Amino acid sequence: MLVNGKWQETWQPLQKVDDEGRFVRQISSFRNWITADGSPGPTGCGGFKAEPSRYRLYVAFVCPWASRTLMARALKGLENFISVTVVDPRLTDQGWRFGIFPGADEDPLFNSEYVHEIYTRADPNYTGRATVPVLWDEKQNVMVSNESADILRMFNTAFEQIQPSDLSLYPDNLAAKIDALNPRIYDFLNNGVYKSGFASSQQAYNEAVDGVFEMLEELESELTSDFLFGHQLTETDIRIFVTLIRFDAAYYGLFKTNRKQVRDYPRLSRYMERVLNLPGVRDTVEIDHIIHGYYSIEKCNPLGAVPGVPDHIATLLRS
Ligand SMILES: N[C@@H](CCC(=O)N[C@@H](CS)C(=O)NCC(=O)O)C(=O)O
Repeated sequence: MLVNGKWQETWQPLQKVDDEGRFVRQISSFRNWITADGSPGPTGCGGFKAEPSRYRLYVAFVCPWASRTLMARALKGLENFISVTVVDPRLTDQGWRFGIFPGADEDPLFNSEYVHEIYTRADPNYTGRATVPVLWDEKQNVMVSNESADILRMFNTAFEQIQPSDLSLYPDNLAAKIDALNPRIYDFLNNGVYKSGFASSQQAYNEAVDGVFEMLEELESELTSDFLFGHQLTETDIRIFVTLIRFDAAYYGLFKTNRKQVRDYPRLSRYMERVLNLPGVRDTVEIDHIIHGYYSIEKCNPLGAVPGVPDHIATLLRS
């Protein structure tokens, strides 16, 4: 991580744990919003008007938080408005790196070697982890946001006038339900699998795995329609999908969430396939990046061998 703009040699890939050995994810610190007219959003400052060819997402395909912004970009038809740069899926001892792995890009703006250089460009005294996704404003050369939850919301509305869409990922009539469920999906599922994989005590591991499967069982019983809240896809479905699609190929083995696989849940399996088949979504799933990225976490896989793609996931992605 960076402290006052300097990369720390003692960087810990496993990130922070609390006194009981529970993994704690860092809070994001760039919280500006792109809006239709450039007025300020709910946090941060204004000046980020929705315009073509102005913004860029830095993402890792391995990262579910980055992938959810890619899904929103695809589902809202923003491919021509938001450029994308993909980093190498394998975290190095200097964090995310550009280039090298097949399908990873060089940094087209600054020719940086590492993502932390983008952070110090945005704030020379930045203290914190250099996480993806990063939403960058190429016009002002500043970071708009490094919070994927905000990026989903701004992609949902900010470009509506220049790129109208029939889909609302956060419709008014479902907003309260979405807001109520999001923290539980995050805590038990999205971050729950990481808490399982990064637990440094038996108790922390047991708690995390219980949470993961409680949530999966609950979703399995509630998924009686096409999507969680009915026939319309919302941001909650995006949040669920990014974890489901990584589950059997990565979390089940590496993070020890091994009571069941997604394929053992009939409704969740069909649901995952349904979301995968929505226009543009398949392009946001790069299974080699996912598997190589997760299995490059040295503390979880010290001998370094990387497994292949499970047959049923390979078949699903080919179909
Ligand atoms: N709050 C962030 C979290 C993103 C996040 O934790 N990204 C991870 C990858 S999945 C990361 O970049 N980790 C690198 C690090 O912590 O050094 C968001 O949702 O956008």
